[in-house]
Amino acid sequence: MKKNRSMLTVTTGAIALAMFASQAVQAKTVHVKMVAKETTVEIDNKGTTYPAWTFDGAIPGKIVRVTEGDVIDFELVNPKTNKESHSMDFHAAEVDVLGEFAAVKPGETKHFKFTAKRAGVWMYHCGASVMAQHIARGMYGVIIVDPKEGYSKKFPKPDREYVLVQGQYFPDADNYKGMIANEGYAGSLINGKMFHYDPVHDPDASLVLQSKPGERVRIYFVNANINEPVAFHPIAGIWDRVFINGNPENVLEDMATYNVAVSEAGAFDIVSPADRATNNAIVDHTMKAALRGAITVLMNKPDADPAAGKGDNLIVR
Ligand SMILES: [Cu+2]
Repeated sequence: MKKNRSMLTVTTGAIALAMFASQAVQAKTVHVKMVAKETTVEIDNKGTTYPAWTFDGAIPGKIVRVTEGDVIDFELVNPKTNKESHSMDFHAAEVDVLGEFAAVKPGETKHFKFTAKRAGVWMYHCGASVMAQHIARGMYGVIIVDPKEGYSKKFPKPDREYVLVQGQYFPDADNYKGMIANEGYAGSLINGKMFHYDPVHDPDASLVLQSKPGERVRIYFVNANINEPVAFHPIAGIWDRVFINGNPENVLEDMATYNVAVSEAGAFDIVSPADRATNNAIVDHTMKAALRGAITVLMNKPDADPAAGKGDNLIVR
């Protein structure tokens, strides 16, 4: 009897340990550190410079990619050499705007954790005052929360993945009142540069997105404009799937154009014809934005770079 009871205890303990171990494997903690950098960046292909405010010196900041259920252990460093306070607002987080998202003064560091409970594609940005100016000057990026169920018929595995983040360019960097009034809106930045991936309209452009004919290309798109929605359209193509907010449950099929609100993000799938080489121009079909720089060429060709749009190459720099 005594022996049986102790065996039962051992067995129950083993089951509890096994359950704990499987949870520990599934939900991981991801450490993410960013440094607010007030620095000069190039905002076009010919090297025009701009006094940006950034996460880690680049527009957009680095991609944060986790799986649904993961804990993000985040640290924001605001070096004492900066002039401004900065902050972090992850749209994937459900926390306290006056707590986790509060501004960090120069010379200080902020640390917080949150669980990415909902799958999707989400903007992140600085929310320090004046927020319009902090976003327009470049403090934004994307966090991708992959669904814990993985891929399915409804949410097929893509052959290539790219991130495109669109922002508004205001050359008068100190004029935040103008920015809020949409005055001086001179350019549309795609991943930090006007006509970044458009050698058709900009002879100085040298980069494009690439895939092989017939591949499924998934574009994670973020509208980081401060005032303007984006009419997101693949010229000479059709969105095979649009996953609103990047959630596999929010799926639309066979879409020409999807209107992306300010601060909205989503996943957009395009599958090119398999029997020939083609090109798409992925645009903000709002002409004032397209002609200010929001045009991206996707080349679908048999000799596409095998590394493009794979692994850590989601942002073409
Ligand atoms: Cu900031």
